Formats: sequence, C-alpha cells, structure tokens
Amino acid sequence: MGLIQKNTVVLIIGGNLGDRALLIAETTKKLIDRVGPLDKSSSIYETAAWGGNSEGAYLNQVLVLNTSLSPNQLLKTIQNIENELGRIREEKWGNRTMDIDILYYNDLVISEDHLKIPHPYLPERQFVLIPLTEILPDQQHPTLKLTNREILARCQDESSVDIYQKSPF
Ligand code: PH2
Ligand code: MG
Ligand code: MG
Repeated sequence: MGLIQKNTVVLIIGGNLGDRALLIAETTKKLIDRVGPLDKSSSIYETAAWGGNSEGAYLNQVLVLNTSLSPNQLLKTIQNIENELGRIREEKWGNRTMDIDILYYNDLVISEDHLKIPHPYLPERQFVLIPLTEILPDQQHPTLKLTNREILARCQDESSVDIYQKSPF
C-alpha cells in the first residue's frame, strides 16, 4: 500500500453465535487487509449480552488500526466484512455472528442518521469500556472531555466482562 495511513480508528468487534473465537480472528485478518495496519489490540473478553434482544454471551475485542479510508469508506468496508461473516440483520441488539462498531475516528465527531462517531452507547457499556481502557486509558473522548478510564469509572453498567484470552502484546 503506497497510501499514507494517517487516521487512527478504534473498533469493537464481537458476536455471540457460531465459532466466536474463529470469527474474531477472521475479522481481524480482514480488517488488516482492507482497513490498514493493526496498532493495538485488547485482550478478548467474554461478555454478558447487553440490551434486550440477545441471549448467549459474546466475545468482544477492541482494535486500533491506522487507515487511509474516510469514515464512510470505513463504514462500507466493515459492513461488507459483517455480511461476509454471515451477519443477518434482524432485530436491534439481537444475536449475531459478527458486529463491528466504530468507537472513535481520530477526534472526529459525526452525527448523521447512518453514522455516529464517537459511538453513542460507549459510555453505557462495560463490554466496550473495559477492553478500551485496557489499551487506551488516557485517550480523551472528544465531546465528553473525559478519558476512557474516567468514563469507565462513571459507568453504571454491571454486566459481567471476563478475560477470555489475554492480549499477546
Ligand atoms: N452488541 C450489541 C448488543 N449487546 N452485548 C455484548 N456483550 N457485546 C456486544 O458486542 C453487544 C451486546 C449490539 O451491537
Ligand atoms: Mg453494536
Ligand atoms: Mg453495529
């Protein structure tokens, strides 16, 4: 790739159907191929389903990648990967093989119907904040003006989040 990959994106990946660990590994491979090089990755966590419509526990991981894709190109790319990995879009917050969500894109703030960055539920979800704080404790949220560690300290969510596989880094 000859392009300069100057943007930093933070993603959360995960699912609660199928071979969850294999799907995490395949997703990471596809993201590195199509989005850009991996800068950091959290441990993989087993997390209780958050929200109403899903049941079995998820595996979740937070990844930091460098990219030359714009936010909309990134969104399109992650939707393609979700579809390739068997994602069937059913009800909101339902069971899924793979969901890839954008948590941050540099310090950008985007509030469009189809794309909101930072992720609007980030402050309410331990399954996001625990892996995020593991790798980026001091990064500041561009609108809350709190670090990830501070957001986690204020989070009321008590759903279980346990290490499944420690980060090799
Ligand atoms: N994703 C959801 C809804 N609930 N719960 C956990 N533990 N992990 C997820 O990734 C998740 C969820 C919708 O995006
Ligand atoms: Mg999601
Ligand atoms: Mg999603």
